[in-house]
Amino acid sequence: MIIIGEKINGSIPSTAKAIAARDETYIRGLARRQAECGAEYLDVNAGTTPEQERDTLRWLISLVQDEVDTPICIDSSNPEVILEMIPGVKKPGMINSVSDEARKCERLFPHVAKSEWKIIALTCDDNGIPTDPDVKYSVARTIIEKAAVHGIARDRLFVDALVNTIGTTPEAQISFSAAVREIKRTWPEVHITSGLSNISFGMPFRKAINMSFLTLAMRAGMDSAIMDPTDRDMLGMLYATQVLLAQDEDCVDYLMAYRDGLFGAKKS
Ligand code: THG
Repeated sequence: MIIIGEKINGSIPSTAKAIAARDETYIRGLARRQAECGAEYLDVNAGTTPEQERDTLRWLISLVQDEVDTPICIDSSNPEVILEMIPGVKKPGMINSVSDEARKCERLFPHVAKSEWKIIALTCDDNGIPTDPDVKYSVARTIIEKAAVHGIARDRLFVDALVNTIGTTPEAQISFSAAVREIKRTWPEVHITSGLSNISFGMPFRKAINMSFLTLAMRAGMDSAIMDPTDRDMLGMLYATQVLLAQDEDCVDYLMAYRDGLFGAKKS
């Protein structure tokens, strides 16, 4: 599993407070802890007003790459902001995200085609977020084909099949997994990612639902997640699921993560 650490996000109240106070120590701590817990990319989302987004992102990115070598996942719905951030990032990371709306692919793909940047592709278009797996699949196809036109290798794409909320879409997990299976069957090289918490919006004890979602989505072929890698219960579940899906030869990753204290009882 390719873990994208979610915690440097201005829509999280504690992170927003640190951003407002320009608290370097706090942000550096989030970067370091997530990297130590195995995040392969660190999502950076300003979560502020559009006017402040550029300044905030620049500040966050410079801090994160000064603290750790983990590549950055630039999280903005505005392709212009993403393009402005790229020159200030030391090494290629991820763009989060494109979709088939508002000519985002057309704007971003020419600039990253000849680079090593990975691209998160949301399965939505100008008609909104689909719940039907066939529609998720066909939006994924459109974006994958647009990427191919620019010579972007399929393994640079991370399709986010946009999980719906069980509160409003009872079959949210079923639809998500159906779309993931079909996408993986058609384009095995394409990665699949997703946030883990959208599924449980409005429910009590969200973590139980989020963990169960992670397990079922991994079974369907999801091989990446935007998540909190410092969440020990979630991480234990992730490593256990890899073992049970025979994705962890000789349980090496599970045993090493346990030995490193990433999950299980805290050693004093
Ligand atoms: N897809 C893509 N990008 C995304 C999302 C997605 N970016 C933003 C978001 N969704 C993923 N990031 C977060 C960040 C924080 C939280 C949820 C999603 C969050 N955090 C709480 C906190 O840290 O206090 C709770 C954490 C917890 O209990 O585990 O809610 O879907 N492409």
